[in-house]
Amino acid sequence: MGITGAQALIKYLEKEGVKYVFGYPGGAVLALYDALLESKLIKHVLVRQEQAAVHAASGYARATKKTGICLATSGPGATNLVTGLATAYMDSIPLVAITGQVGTDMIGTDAFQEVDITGITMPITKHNYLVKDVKDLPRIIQEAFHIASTGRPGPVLIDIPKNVSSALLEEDYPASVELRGYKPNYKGHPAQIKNLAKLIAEAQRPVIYAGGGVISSNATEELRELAERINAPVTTTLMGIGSFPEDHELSLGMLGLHGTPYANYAVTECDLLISIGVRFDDRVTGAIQKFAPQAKVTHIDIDPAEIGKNVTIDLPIVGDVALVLKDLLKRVGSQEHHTWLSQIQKWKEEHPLRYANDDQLRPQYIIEKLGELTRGNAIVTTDVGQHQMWTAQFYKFVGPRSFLSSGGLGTMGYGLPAAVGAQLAKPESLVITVTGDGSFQMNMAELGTAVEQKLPIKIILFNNSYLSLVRQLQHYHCDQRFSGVAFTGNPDFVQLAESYQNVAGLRIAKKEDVEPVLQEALSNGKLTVVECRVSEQELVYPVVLPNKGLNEMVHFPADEGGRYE
Ligand SMILES: Cc1ncc(C[n+]2csc(CCOP(=O)(O)OP(=O)(O)O)c2C)c(N)n1
Repeated sequence: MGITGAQALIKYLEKEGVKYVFGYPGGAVLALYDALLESKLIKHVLVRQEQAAVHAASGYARATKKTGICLATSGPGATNLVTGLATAYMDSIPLVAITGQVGTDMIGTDAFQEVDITGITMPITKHNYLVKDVKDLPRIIQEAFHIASTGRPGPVLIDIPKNVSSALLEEDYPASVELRGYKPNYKGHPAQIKNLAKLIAEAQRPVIYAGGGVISSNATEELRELAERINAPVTTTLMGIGSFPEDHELSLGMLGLHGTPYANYAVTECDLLISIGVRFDDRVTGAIQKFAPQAKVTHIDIDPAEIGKNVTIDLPIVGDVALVLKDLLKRVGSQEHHTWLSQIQKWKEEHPLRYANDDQLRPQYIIEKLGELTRGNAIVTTDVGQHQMWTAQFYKFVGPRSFLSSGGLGTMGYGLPAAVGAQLAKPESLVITVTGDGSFQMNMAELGTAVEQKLPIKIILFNNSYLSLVRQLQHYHCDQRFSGVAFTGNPDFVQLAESYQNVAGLRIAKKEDVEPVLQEALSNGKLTVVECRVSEQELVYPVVLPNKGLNEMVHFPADEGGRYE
C-alpha cells in the first residue's frame, strides 16, 4: 500500500529542504493540511490573507536564495495569490505555490470554489501545472523546484485537485529531473567574453550597470573584483541594490527615474555600458532613444529573451552572471580611468542627493539616520511609494539580499509580509520594514502573523495621510489637482500596534525624536511600529519626467526648501 498524494507532497517538500510553508487553509486543501501536521521538519505559518503568503515566501527567498513555498485553497484562496505571483515573476524570485483544486470530475462545472488558476496564472508564472493523476505528482514537484530555482528564477504553481491529494500513490521521487526543452545556458560564449574583454580594454569611460541578476546569481564578489580591476564606476537598478557596496568609492548608487544625478550623467556620457543581470526597465532608461547615447551597450544575462528586448545590444552574452564574470576576470587586466573618475567625482560634488536638511522632520533624514544606526547591517523591506525611493536613495546598502522590495510590479502591501518571510529565514538578523500609510494598510493584518511567530520586526511607517507618490505624479502631471490621494480615516497607528500583545508603538513627530526613538525601536527586541508624522508635500528628487533623457532630470530645487505648493 502506498501513501496519499498529500502525504507524498509533504514528504517531497521535506526532501527539497523546505522549512516553512506560508499558507491559508480551506476545503480543497484539507488533506494537505492534515498531512502537514505529521511533518517534523516543516513549519506552517498561518498568514492573514493569501497574498501575504506569497509575499512572505518571496521575502524568504530573497533573503536566502532558497525557494519559497506558499499554500492556498482553491478558488478565492488561489486568486488571492495572483498579485504575489506577479510580483515574484517580475522580480525573478524562486517560488513554488501550491493550490488546492476541486475534484477532477468537477473541473469545468463551475463547482463551489472552482477557478482555473493555471489559466489565470499562465502569464505570471515561469511554469504551472494542474496535476490530473496522482502518479504525476512526484515528477511535477521535482520539476517545479527545478524550474523555479534554475536559469532565470521564477514562481511555479502546482494546482492539486482534492481527489488527487487523497488518492494513493506507489511512485517514488524521481532520481533526477528530465526536462526536454528546458536547458538554461550557464556558461557564456568564450568568444563573446573575449570580445567584451577587448571592449573593456579599449574603453575610456566605462560604466557598470548592475541589476537583480547579480544578486540572484550570487555574483557580488565577482562584480566587485571586476569594478576594482578595471576601475569602473558601478550603478545599480532598484533590484540591484546591495550588489555593490554603496560606501565604495566606485559606487554611483541607483540610476534612473529617481536615481542619483551622477549615475544618470555617467550613463549618458559613458562610452561602454557593461550591463549585468538587468532588464533595461523603463524606470531605468528614461526616454529609450536618449539612453546611453554614446556607449557600446553590452549585456550579460541568463535569460536570452532579455537580450535586445528594450535596447539594441552591441554585445550580448547569455549565461549565468557569476560564471561569465569569473571567465571575464581571467581575461581583463588592471586599468585606470583618472579623467573619467575625476569627472564623476565632480558630478558627485556638484549634484549630491539632496533634501531640505532643516529643522523640520524630513523622511529622508529618518532613512539616513536609520542607515547610520544600523550601519547597513539589517535586512530592509519596503512597500511602494516615496518611502521606497528614499530608502533606495539614502540608506546606503552594503551587502546583497539586504534590500527587499517589489521592483518590477511595484506592489503596495509587500513590505510587512516580506519582512515576515525574511525574519523567519534569518532569525538573527535585524529586519526592518519601511512603509507608507497607504501601503501598510494594504496588509497590516500581517501584524497578527508577526505576533504569532514572535518576530521582532521594526516597522518604520511614514504617515502623511496621503498616497504621496501618486500625489507627486499629480503635482507634475495634473497641475496639482490632487484626486483620490488623501486619507481622512487613518487609525492611530501607535494604538493599533499596542492593541496587539507585546508590540511596541512609538512615534516620531519632530526631528529631535529621530535618533532616540529609532535607537529605542532597534534595541527593544520587540515587534515595533514607529509612526513618523511627515509632510505630504515632500517630493522625491531627482526625477526624470516622461520622454526625457536621464541627464535631463529635474534636480532638487535647493533654495525652496523642498516645498512647492
Ligand atoms: C497595489 C497597488 N495599488 C496602487 C499602486 C499605485 N501607487 C504607487 S505608489 C502609491 C502611493 C503609496 O502611498 P504610501 O504607501 O502611503 O507611500 P508614500 O508614497 O506616501 O511614501 C500608489 C497608490 C501600487 N503601486 N500598488
